[in-house]
Amino acid sequence: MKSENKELLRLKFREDGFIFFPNFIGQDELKEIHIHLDMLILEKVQSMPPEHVFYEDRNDLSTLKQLQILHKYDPFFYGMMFNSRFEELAKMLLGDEIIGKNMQFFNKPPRIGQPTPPHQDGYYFMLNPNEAVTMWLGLDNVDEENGCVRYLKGSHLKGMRPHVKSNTLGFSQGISDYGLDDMNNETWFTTKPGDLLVHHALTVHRADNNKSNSRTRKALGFIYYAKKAKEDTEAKEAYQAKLAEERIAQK
Ligand SMILES: O=C(O)CCC(=O)C(=O)O
Repeated sequence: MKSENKELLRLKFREDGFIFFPNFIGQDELKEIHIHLDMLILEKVQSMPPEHVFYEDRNDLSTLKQLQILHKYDPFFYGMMFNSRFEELAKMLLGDEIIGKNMQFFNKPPRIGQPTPPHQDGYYFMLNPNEAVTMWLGLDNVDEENGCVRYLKGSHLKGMRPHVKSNTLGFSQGISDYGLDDMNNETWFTTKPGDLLVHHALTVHRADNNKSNSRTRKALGFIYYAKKAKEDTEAKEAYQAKLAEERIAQK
């Protein structure tokens, strides 16, 4: 990509807080992703610790909702996350060296896939400055029926909104004052397999539940922090410990 084009994309991203790349990956790579995901689910999920596997209903393994740190479980996913086009893009949009933090699988099973509450990823990341990107790679056709991602344009420039406990596993905090005005100002994307969305750590976003009877809604997430962003490790560990305690209390 020419350097003037990169600069334009970066400016657009810095202005809106999100950016859309249709057809970021092709059919062959998509097929490989599905093969590796199926293998992971078949062979490793049962032995993963509870903080890496979430189900809509933990008594029903067919309701798998989220997987964490895919790159630590399969070298194929490591190769997608590091020294890859995704990493290059993160560097370009953040204008810094980056630290790859997490690669996730998101699933909203038909009928039971829950909404993703409105939130800012930076609330969970606890960074100073809050400079990071999340990439969302669609693996299915996703639209209003099965829960497309919705953003508030420019919200990353307005600071952190108040968050409260959300009762949604995997997205434990949601914005407490998200209202009609916000809903009326959302920008949403209908996406095809291989399309990529990227948002800033402070961009407000959410997604509806999967209302369809038969359509799956699968995606991969990549999280990269800017090198200059420093983690408040104490606060983060305390938060993780609290989540683990809550998980145990729910058993
Ligand atoms: O897939 C989703 O519904 C949520 C994705 C999301 O919130 C994120 O990647 O930060």
